Amino acid sequence: MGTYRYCLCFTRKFKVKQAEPPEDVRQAFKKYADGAATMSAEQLWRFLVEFQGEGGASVADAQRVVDQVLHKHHHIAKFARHALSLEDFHHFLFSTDLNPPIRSEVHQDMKAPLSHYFIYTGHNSYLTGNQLSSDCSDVPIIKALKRGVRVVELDIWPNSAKDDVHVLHGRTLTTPVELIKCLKSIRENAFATSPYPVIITLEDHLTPDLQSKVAQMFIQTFGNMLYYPEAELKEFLSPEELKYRIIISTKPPKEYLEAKSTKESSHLEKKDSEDDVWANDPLDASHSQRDDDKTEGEINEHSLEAEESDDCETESCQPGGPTYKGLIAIHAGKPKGGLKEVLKVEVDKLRRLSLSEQAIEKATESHSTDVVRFTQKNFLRVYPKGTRFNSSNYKPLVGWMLGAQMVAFNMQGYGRFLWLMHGMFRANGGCGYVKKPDFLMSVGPNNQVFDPKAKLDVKKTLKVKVYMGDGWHLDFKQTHFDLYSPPDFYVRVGIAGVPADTLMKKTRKIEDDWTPVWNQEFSFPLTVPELALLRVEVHEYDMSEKDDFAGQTCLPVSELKSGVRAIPLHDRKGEKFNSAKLLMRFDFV
Ligand SMILES: [Ca+2]
Ligand SMILES: [Ca+2]
Ligand SMILES: [Ca+2]
Repeated sequence: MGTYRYCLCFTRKFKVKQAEPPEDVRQAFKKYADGAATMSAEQLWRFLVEFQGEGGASVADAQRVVDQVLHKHHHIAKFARHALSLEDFHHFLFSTDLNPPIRSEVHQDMKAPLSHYFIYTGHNSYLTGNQLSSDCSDVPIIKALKRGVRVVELDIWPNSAKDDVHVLHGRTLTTPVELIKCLKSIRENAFATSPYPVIITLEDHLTPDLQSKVAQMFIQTFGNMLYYPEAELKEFLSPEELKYRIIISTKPPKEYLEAKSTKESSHLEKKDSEDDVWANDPLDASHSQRDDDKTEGEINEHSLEAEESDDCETESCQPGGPTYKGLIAIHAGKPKGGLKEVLKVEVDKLRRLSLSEQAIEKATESHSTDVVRFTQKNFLRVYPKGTRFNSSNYKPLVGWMLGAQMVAFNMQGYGRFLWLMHGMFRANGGCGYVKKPDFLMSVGPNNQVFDPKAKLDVKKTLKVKVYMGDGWHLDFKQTHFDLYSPPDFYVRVGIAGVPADTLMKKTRKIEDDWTPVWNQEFSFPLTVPELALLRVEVHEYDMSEKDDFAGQTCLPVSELKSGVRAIPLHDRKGEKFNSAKLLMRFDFV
């Protein structure tokens, strides 16, 4: 241990001042330690209950904290000392392990039907990069599963000899990967981070004999893990009942249709605006941005078509492989007609509908309550429009607001929309299933459902205080942010949620300081706190160029713990930094 400490001092030869506790922390220490120099476990317990709002904490919990802090910072053997100094107390509050901002365990009811949950969903899960020419591989699938993603999409095509099945993005230059390889990797990694079921959505371009081959592959690869009901389901089972199971969702088999293969290729030249441009926040209305969705012109029936569009609705078209059909637990399908007919809720039929992001935006304008009603029982999957060649994403709230369970994202993409997705699924212990709020599931006395367009009253206000930041000097080179001086950090903090709640604010910048102290407070009135996500971004200010990225996180507001908390920061891809973190306080009024 001695060597390690020596090294730490040695690498700190450039000047980083010790992060001092902010005034609020000093005051709290003074109050709960009764003015003494140290705080006992019992006093800490009072602080946890009264100040941090942890009603369930016991004195034993507080004692555990005291032991851990003393052990970590003083290498003191258990019970050699029993109380915390102000510095220890601050270390505890600023520890992302000991004092995280949200709960880390699964705590929601997991016994409701699958359709009552938002499910962590990937789009074209096999792509390593862009949608046109990147490699197909099982690696991004494994990565997504380890992150907690529970819905994996595979586009399956015949190989060139038409005797085996490949996974690739059809009609593009993406290099294929064998289906069997993907299935084996799913089997090995499906439950690495969550025991709850993994749904494989198939975009099937196969002939009936290859469909039979796929059925055999599924049965051989997954065996008893595979869940498929004997008869068509009237109500989905729950995540609890389907733990460690694999579920297949696709359209019932139909004839392989060559005819449709030219669709979509016509607008291949269109480029997306990049949502990862750091200076331009696509979620913030106060920033100018090109609304590329509108430039697509009027949305016609064509955009309503599911990506697996074809005119064949049911098994009556072509028998296909009966075994294959029998394995499909969640039937996908798109009846003909406009939105109104598409969204009709049928009494004994459950299905999954896929709509593009443009179609869902259109639906929000004209049929929002029909969509909400549909998603109370059936699955709705929303997918990125075909022109997002660079694997960018879209506003996920558009889908969640309407109760869409599967808001499918390019998980290998970048940018702020993906951070929101990461943030949403930090909820409920990161298990990949987040219970839809009650208001999306309830039906009023006059058969009315939640109307996302109705003007709502403020339910509660979230107060956020940004105290200070620390740890960048350990994660970055001395010259990373500015060549000739220490960095100049500021924090953007705000809400992504329903339109009325969406708002970003920022702190002042603190110049030339690796451990900035802001001490600034912000208020966010929320009409739908259940769907709100707290967005946090740290920027490094530069006068002459664009600001540098210095960390981000996104947290579900419904899971925020009140009181003073240590907020871990993540890089652009969503990987947690080792050290960079913020000290913040949350209060609901
Ligand atoms: Ca800079
Ligand atoms: Ca500077
Ligand atoms: Ca600077």
